Amino acid sequence: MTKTRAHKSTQNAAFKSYDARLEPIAVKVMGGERLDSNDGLVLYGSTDLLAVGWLANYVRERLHGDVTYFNVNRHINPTNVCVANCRLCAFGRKKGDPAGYTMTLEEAWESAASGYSEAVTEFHIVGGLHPDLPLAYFLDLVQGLKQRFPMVHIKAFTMVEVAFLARRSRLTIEKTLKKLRVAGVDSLPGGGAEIFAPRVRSVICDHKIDGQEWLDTARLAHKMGLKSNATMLYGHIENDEDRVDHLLKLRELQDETGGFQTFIPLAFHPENTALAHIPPTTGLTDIRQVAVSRLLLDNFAHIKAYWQMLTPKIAQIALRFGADDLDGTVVEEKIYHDAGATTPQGMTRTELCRLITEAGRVPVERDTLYKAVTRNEGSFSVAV
Ligand code: V47
Repeated sequence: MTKTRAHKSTQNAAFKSYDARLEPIAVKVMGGERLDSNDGLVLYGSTDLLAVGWLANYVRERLHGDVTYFNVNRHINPTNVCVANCRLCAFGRKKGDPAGYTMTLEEAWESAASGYSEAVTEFHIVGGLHPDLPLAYFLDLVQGLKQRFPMVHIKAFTMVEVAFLARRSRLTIEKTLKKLRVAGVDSLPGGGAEIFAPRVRSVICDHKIDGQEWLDTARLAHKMGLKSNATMLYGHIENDEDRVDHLLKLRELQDETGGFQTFIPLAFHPENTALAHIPPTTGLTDIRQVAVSRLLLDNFAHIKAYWQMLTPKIAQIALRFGADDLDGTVVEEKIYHDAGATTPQGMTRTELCRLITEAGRVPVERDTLYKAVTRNEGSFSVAV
């Protein structure tokens, strides 16, 4: 790429940076050209974070203008009992630990209805890898929720949970996914991806399925018509190469299936984990991660700044650095709060709208599949 061409292509859009290495990347971004792994490393390494953010915002506005999505959801974590013992996790408990819990089905159904006065459009269900709970428990849980709340989308069970349930039930992953779908699972959350690089995975979550299995499970889900999200856990022992590798593997699978809806970068919270000596991420690292994700994942429609994990203040700033979604009302959050998060447990629609509006954006309530939701006196309808 010649310097002249770079100058020509970016001058109208007012891109400026003191980091000359960003100039050819800006040309690609504005020309709608795909970035490569070297570009990813430059974006992670550049000290001109405002220029990186400017580019991410350019893409975000090209895709969504000012629209910023949120949803009215409720998290349900049916159990924290887990065989995996991941070093990254403060939530899981060994069987027999007095701090372990497992909800009865009635308790799980009750918790679905509690704590929030507006009708939720999504249940987000994830939990530990329980050594004894049979697949039937999870099928009944989902079926019971669908009977009680037929209008609510069920986004349940990470690729890691699906693979674990399959192994425990001696079923293929495909059969397990089919059973879950018949019971009422509508889509899958993005958790458990962590970082695909085996060197890192073997330290932070050595008992989980490996990165390839996570991707294979997602591929199967997508091919069956189940959408999913994708995540990346950053801010522990990974390096920039690992992050770029993770993002490009997700991009490759998305090229193949188109089944990912949104990407959620998750900042590692070290408190109460076996990696508590690692300092938490800083605001600038969080913001940069959002921006680089937006720029590398050119085939993902949405980048979520999950306010529970980033804090509402950083999530709000992220809306100008590539993110177009804040996630939802959540109501009750355990995974980050067990790891020292100081954010509130939940937020109201009004609070989410205020964060978005004050960032100069336009709030749009969405359902899980990004259809606009209209509310009228306690009930809601979804655009077709
Ligand atoms: O997979 C666990 C992460 C994930 C810690 O799909 C930790 O819409 C930081 O995936 N510090 C679960 N992170 C949460 C998740 C998620 C959240 C919100 C929305 C969606 C979605 C998905 O939380 C785990 C793991 O990567 N995690 N422990 C910790 N100490």
